[in-house]
Amino acid sequence: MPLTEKEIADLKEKARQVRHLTVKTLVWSGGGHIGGALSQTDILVILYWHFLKIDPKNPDWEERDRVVLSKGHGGIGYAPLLALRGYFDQELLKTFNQTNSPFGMHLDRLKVPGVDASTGSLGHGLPMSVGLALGARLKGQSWRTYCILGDGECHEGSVWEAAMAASHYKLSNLTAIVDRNKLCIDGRVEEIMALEPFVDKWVSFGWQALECDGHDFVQLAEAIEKAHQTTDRPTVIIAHTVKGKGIDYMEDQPGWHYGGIDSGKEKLALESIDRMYGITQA
Ligand SMILES: Cc1ncc(C[n+]2csc(CCOP(=O)(O)OP(=O)(O)O)c2C)c(N)n1
Repeated sequence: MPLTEKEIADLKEKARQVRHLTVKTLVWSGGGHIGGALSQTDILVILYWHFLKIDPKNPDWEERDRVVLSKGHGGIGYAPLLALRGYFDQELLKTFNQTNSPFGMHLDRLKVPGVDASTGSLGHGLPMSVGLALGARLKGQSWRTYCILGDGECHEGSVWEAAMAASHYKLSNLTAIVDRNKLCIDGRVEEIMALEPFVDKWVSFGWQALECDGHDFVQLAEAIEKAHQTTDRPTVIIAHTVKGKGIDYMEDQPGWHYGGIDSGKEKLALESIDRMYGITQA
């Protein structure tokens, strides 16, 4: 079913709130992987506020859909989203990445409610997701697994071993979404090691491969629904995004993979995000 105008407006407002709280968490933590945290936002928002079968008050519910943030450095954007979705009090984020905090820079599933897999070492999330999806099938359960990968992360060989296994087992209950922001830690993905032709690679590994604008909720919803309708193979959605999306001085800048901001830059960041959503300061 296509998204209604009201649903689109509500999702945009959630994404604005997630981006704001991500910026605040960055200030509280003193630094973090802000660029990739902002490129992944809309992908996670549509999952958490439109598609996922979850119960934030019962995070260990057996039948819940699973999410594996394989690009685990995106935790500084994922934790604020989980707080806003009702998994825990957002006040806790003030301790992000500090001593004795439940939140390390990479989220720990044993410490943060709502996190299904501890990630951070790139290349492990898709293998874990294959295990989860296979486990659901073996138990005869209907929940789905969603795995969010970075495009730079797709340089890891283990991603492709897992891709091969997923198609071998015809894991149609597994959807991978690649945050294709075209940047990795220190430069442009295509210059460091080219992924293109990226769609063809996934198809040759036996996946259904779709492409969309990863900041457009209508396109994301269409792709995820197509994944749900496919019953004989896993689906990958290559979601084209912009690293640092929403903050004008960070967008598509390799230098903002990781960084910190002071209160002056925080104000500029929050204003820039609001401008993107058509809100201008008085
Ligand atoms: C196995 C491993 N090697 C290196 C790193 C260090 N590292 C953290 S983020 C990153 C770049 C990842 O790029 P990409 O997947 O494109 O992430 P995004 O641009 O979305 O932040 C690297 C190399 C890591 N976390 N794990």
